[in-house]
Amino acid sequence: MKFLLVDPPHKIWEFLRAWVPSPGCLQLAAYLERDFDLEFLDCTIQDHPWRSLEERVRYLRPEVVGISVACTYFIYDAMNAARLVKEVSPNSIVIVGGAHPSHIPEETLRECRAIDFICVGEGELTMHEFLSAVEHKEEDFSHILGLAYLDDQGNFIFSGHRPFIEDLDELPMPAYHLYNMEHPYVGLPSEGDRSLLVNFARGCNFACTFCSESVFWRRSYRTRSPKLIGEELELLKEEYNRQIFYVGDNIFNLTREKAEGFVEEMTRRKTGQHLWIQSRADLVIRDEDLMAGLREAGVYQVMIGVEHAGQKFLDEVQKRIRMEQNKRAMEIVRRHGMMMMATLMMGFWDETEDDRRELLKFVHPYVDHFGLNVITPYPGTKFYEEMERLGRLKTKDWSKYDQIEAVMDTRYNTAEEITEAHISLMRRYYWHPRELWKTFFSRRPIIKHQHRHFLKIGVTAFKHEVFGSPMWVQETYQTFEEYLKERGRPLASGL
Ligand code: B12
Ligand code: SF4
Repeated sequence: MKFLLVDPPHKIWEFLRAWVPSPGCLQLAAYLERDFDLEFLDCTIQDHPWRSLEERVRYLRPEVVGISVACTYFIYDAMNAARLVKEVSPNSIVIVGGAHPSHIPEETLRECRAIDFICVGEGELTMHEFLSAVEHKEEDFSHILGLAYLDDQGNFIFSGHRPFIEDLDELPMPAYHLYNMEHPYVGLPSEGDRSLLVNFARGCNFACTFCSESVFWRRSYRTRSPKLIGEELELLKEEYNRQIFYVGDNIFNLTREKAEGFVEEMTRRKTGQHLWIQSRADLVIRDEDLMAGLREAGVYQVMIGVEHAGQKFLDEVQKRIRMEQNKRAMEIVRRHGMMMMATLMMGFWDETEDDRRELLKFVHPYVDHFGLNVITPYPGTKFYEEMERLGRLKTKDWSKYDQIEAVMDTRYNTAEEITEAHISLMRRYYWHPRELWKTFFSRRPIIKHQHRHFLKIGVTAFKHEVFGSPMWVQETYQTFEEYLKERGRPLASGL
């Protein structure tokens, strides 16, 4: 039985200039390829993404096609991929997985009739049972936990949440061997040529109201053991020449035990690799005594969810952090010779222009750089429910839920003004002579490199605004509509 796992076509924004094989897909593929005939197609790195998908499906006629949705903002790409699959191979079963469809399965199924099933939550076990059932020609899937679908009468059925895999060490190494790791899009250009994003843990047991990950993993937390983390990093060095990693784990040191184990493992292995990890202020403070060890183990950058400079904003999203903690944690990171990156959010209801200015003033003395996002109400989160209840969502066009475009007005500004303010704040900060100076003269090569990347982003944005040149990387990128035009035939009705 053939199973085709698809990462559907997405635009890769020029300002990220990054694409990485989805860790979720690689982990799923590694688990399933042991028992099923599996192929993984990341359409994004194909020269002709939609055509490649169509041709692959036509050639393989897979019994099951699985489509991944890594971000809310990618959902229409996944829906269009499902439509194309059904058009070419009506007998293929289409199943979709990822956080967004898991949070609103009924709405997703009703909006796109080309999707037969949604895998709600963690994929490996559900998908394994599902593929076995298909292989055995079963027709009733209601006993498989973690599945959502519409029955013959159009009733929405959810078979119930599946308990999580207890020990992530039971999962095989992600299936890097199924991916074209040498493709020029693969990596994180802000971090250098030999970089990659990796993921070793699932979930977070804090409950910030805006966060879709802690909801998706139902406030649980599991991690691979330091030994397997070490093995994976070493494999990436030996086989794929990867040296610099953004570790996607929400909170790298959520448990002290993991951080300690990691320090021990990596100082023993001495792979000379460099890692950028994420954490929270309170946990950086708790683990202050581990910071020197983390530095020695290869951590060069710590990213902290500082979010805002106003305590009232932190409280509003139940961050459970005091501003003093944010300051102290940032100081600790710097004192230990690591780069400090803050993630920040703007666009809160009560936020004024002064608050936003204050935000940048607040972080400036501590950060090497920051990521500023527009606060976005993701389906599944408390923040979303609250904003919906208050009637603040201006749109449910999910393609706008990208943390760049504001989807809500604030008390003082329209969403459009917030979107503009976001761009202009970033520009004002990074085009300031002080920051531009770092681009050319910083003594730390990584800072120079990162600032060059930011400068390039600025130039791209400028070219986009003035000449309308595309903001994405793939020269041959087509929207689905453009592809259908080229194809010359519309899709069968009803899909
Ligand atoms: C990897 C990643 C990326 C990669 C995506 C690569 C790819 N090929 O998709 C890159 C770096 C490109 C990326 C980019 C962006 N990302 Co991102 N990213 C992540 C990150 C760090 C890790 C996700 C992960 O690996 N999770 C672990 C795996 C195991 O879980 P999983 O993916 O959910 O997969 C499991 C299940 O969902 C399920 N499953 C998944 N797919 C499928 C398919 C099938 C068929 C089945 C059955 C099951 C299934 O099974 C898997 C295994 O159990 C998360 C943060 C985080 N820690 O979660 C943010 C995150 C997903 N990104 C996010 C965002 C917003 C973005 C951007 C839009 C951000 C921006 N403004 O810059 C950009 C998009 C840029 C673009 N268009 O160019 C948000 C999404 C929020 C939301 N709810 O929509 C997150 C949650 C971060 C955040 N808090 O802001 N990102
Ligand atoms: S924002 Fe960070 S700390 Fe808060 S719930 Fe999400 S992952 Fe956890």
